[in-house]
Amino acid sequence: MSTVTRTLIKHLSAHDDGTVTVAGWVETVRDQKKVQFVILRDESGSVQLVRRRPETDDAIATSISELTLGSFVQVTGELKHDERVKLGGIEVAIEEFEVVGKALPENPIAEDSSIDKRLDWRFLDLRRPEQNLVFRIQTTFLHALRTWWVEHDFVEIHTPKLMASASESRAELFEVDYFEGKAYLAQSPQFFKQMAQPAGFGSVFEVAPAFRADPSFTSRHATEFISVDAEMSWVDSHEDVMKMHEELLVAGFTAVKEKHGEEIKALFDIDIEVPATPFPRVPLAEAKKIVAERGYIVPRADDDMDPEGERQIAAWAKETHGSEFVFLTDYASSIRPFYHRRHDGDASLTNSYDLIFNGTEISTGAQREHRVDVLVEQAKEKGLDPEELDFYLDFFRYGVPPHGGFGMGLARVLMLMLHLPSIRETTYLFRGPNRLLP
Ligand code: AMO
Repeated sequence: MSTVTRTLIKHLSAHDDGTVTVAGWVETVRDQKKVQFVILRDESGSVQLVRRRPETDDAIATSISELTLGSFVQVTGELKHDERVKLGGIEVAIEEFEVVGKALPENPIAEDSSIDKRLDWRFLDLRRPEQNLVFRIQTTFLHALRTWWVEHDFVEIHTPKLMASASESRAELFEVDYFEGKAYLAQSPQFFKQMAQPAGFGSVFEVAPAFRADPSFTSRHATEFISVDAEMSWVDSHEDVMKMHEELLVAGFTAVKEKHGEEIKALFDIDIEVPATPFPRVPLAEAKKIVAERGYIVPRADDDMDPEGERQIAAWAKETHGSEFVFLTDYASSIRPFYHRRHDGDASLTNSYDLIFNGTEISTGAQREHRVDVLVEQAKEKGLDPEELDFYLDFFRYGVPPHGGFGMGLARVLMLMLHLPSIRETTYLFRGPNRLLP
């Protein structure tokens, strides 16, 4: 068959009655005595195909009778607007019908299959309209972020994912054989996005995989995830980073609401809210008091929050500020990485934040320590060997402006935006401790 000039199903309703070609996969078949109906779906929607059955079955009638659900077909026929047709008030009367890719008859997954089973058959699971929409939203969201960055003179970088050292901590580090030696998979682009500062790039961003050998099975952890990172020169504190971060999210949410608001309402029953700025900012110590006043004492020996604490502070932000987002700021140095800048005059606190969205952390951001002598001390204090970090410390020895940035988990943003139960639903192909296939 020659090149297919198909009409996307979503464009049919605006199309004049007449000959059209549509192509997609078969969702249902009603094989009746006098009429045969096929519901055809493509990436943009679904449409009813109809064929009056001839006296004796011809090739098309037989081929419809023998259709297996999920098969890919290409159809040419007469489009007709008819408001009696329940599905969108249009149907296509089949004239030419070709099965292009036949499916096996048994669908291995059903509506009520477990998430694990669905992931085993992810390519079939992704045919669901909700799943299709997730990745259209992701495309729109990232496009809006990129547009914002480009308009603000950020440079896109691609940092290596094979590294000679850990990028966050020795824990959760994947080690791989590298010729005669060892290499590590990047846990984040942290060091190399910072390198763009002494490189004189000003501001940079990256959207790329990050790897963590995290053995946990929570709804928000993966061993490989897409990290959305930015880093900018000339910040006075983490406040400048938070401003950039919230503007960026406003751009992303505005684009998603404009383009997909109605579909999101229809498929997920969610009204996308473009967040108002500034998002509330609460120092962590204060957040713990607020949460305690709500009756929840964070059961941790260190100064950190826990997931329930995050949910509580999010509920507070929603109730008192009407905000789905809240910045928790000024984390204790004891629980932050060595590269976070500490408060002038109080080294026990850092110029850092976590961003909580609908009750879960989506980001960590901070101003960085750019004074190399202080940085070396902080690394030592965390038990790191400055010699191993020498390549990184060199970045700071030849002049560097004050800078800061953040990292944000893409799948978490989508999960929380769409109120989905797990990042498995918002990751194209999830990777976890016991999942490397497909
Ligand atoms: P952090 O380690 O907090 O910070 O990671 C930043 C964000 O990345 C996401 N994330 C994950 N998503 C899925 N699975 C995981 N295992 C996982 N780990 C992290 C989260 C988290 O908020 N270099 C710093 C960022 C910075 O300071 O610029 C960093 O990596 O959404």
